[in-house]
Amino acid sequence: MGNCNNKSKTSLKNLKTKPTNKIPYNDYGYLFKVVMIGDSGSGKSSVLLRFADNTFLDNIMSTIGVDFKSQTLKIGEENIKLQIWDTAGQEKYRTITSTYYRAAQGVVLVFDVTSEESFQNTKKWFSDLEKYTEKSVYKILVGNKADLTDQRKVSLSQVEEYAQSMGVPYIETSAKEGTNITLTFDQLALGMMKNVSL
Ligand SMILES: Nc1nc2c(ncn2[C@@H]2O[C@H](COP(=O)(O)OP(=O)(O)OP(=O)(O)O)[C@@H](O)[C@H]2O)c(=O)[nH]1
Ligand SMILES: [Mg+2]
Repeated sequence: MGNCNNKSKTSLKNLKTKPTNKIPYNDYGYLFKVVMIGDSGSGKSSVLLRFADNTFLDNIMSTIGVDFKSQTLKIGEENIKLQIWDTAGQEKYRTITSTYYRAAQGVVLVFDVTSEESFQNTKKWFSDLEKYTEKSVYKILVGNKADLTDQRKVSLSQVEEYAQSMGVPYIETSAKEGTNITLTFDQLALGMMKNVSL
């Protein structure tokens, strides 16, 4: 792979990770392209805003086309730069957004745990991924809005079973409360590192 060092496979598992903004622009060992996909309103932009800027907006605007943010993580001694494409979930942008899938090494597929429909639609998003991404792409399924416990429509056991059948890890997040956001991107970074060191 052109954008990574040749690292040993052994030491990735036990490494601790922490987000940092203090790394000079090109001082990183790995550079990964990530795409955020999922239904409109599931909270893709909110998850990314929490991760990159540690903020949350109740009145965040629905994404038009595609937005971009980059963020750097430290995993052990290694600096990992993520270039993250935040796509619009609305159907009318699907043709544009699908063109961003091909270059991706990682995908965060977000649904809203208070919307049965957004969960059902993950099947459609997975089949898009089959069509448009490389086989080696690392995928994570994210159930967002876990803070809205009284409005929840999708049970944890239901999604866990489904995620297992799809062969992807599942993480529940709250962009609002900041729950499991760092964990999601750490896991993604580790998964992508393992993929390139295979
Ligand atoms: N309670 C709660 N609300 C959230 C959470 N994440 C996002 N929201 C709200 O859900 C709405 C949609 O969030 P967005 O981040 O715009 O969703 P999106 O997936 O980027 O939507 P598109 O850009 O249209 O595809 C906004 O009103 C957010 O404030 C969360 O974790 N908890
Ligand atoms: Mg958005």
